[in-house]
Amino acid sequence: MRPVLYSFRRCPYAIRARLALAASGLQPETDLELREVVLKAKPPELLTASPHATVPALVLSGAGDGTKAHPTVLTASLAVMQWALESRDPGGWWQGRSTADRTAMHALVAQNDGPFKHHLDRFKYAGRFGEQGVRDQQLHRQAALAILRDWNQRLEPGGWLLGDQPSLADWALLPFVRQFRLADPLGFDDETGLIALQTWLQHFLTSPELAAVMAPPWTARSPWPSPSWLYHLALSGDWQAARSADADYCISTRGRTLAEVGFIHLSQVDQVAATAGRFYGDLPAGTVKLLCIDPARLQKAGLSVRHEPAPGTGELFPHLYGPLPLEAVVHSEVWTP
Ligand SMILES: N[C@@H](CCC(=O)N[C@@H](CS)C(=O)NCC(=O)O)C(=O)O
Repeated sequence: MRPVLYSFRRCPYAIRARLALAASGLQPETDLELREVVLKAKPPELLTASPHATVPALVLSGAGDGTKAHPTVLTASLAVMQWALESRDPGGWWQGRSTADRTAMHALVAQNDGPFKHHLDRFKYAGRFGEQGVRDQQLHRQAALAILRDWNQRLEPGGWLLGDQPSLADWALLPFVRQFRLADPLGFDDETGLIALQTWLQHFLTSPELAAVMAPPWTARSPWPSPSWLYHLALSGDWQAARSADADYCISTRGRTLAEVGFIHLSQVDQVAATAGRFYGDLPAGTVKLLCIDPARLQKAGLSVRHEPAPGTGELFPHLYGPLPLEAVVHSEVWTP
């Protein structure tokens, strides 16, 4: 079984994990399975595999499919980085480093993940912390800048945090400094006294390493379609109408209502593409939505799903007997064949 990486494109913890996995020579598809997730709709497999349900999570056995009771799972990005670099580290980010260097790397990551992240969140997402949060936004920016000045001093002699070669610490911190800059790029670039740090970040932003892990196959355009969910293809207009009315969705299939048919047509994950081709293939791009449905929420709402043969082929399809509640749809996205 290949290891399974649960990841989210923009998450700085997931970026640092992908950087180390890629640096160690691993490739999605051949060496590991990448499962892009939406944090608002985490797949049940991630919830089962990881007690924290955060990304990144690297499932090393049991494949996160619920077939093994206790899969080995790395739930912290630093652990993923070390796991990757322990096996292969051509760039010397971790292997061959002295104990003192490793202690310094851990201290820097702790400073980043602790105080720097604390101030970064309160600067970048001040609105999430209420009225006081908005008032304190600049205080948090200044507190984060004080840490950045400390790192700037470390960078001055050799260009990297631990001398003249990049180490795990550089790659672990850079995605977070990138986020800090993204919150106010002009303010960051105008900041005086941070030349070494600005150069260090600029090098990262234009690096092939970052470009590689921000694009396929290290990220996916759509989230991983969990086999634990059920799926329904909807005309965008029909889905939008139900949402605007805040009402249950009552369309059975293209051009036919639940009242006419008696149930809503659903698909298992491996049936979606063929269903889309058969019934929606003639429609222009962007007009069909894929609804991802959590069967547990249907059950909670007292709704029953029966697996019944389709006329002609006999292939079993899930049929929902009743209207589809909006809250059972954990994620929706434009269907792209
Ligand atoms: N300590 C963890 C933190 C990972 C983390 O917090 N990731 C965020 C996304 S950037 C997450 O998954 N949050 C869970 C959620 O939003 O529900 C690590 O180093 O990997």
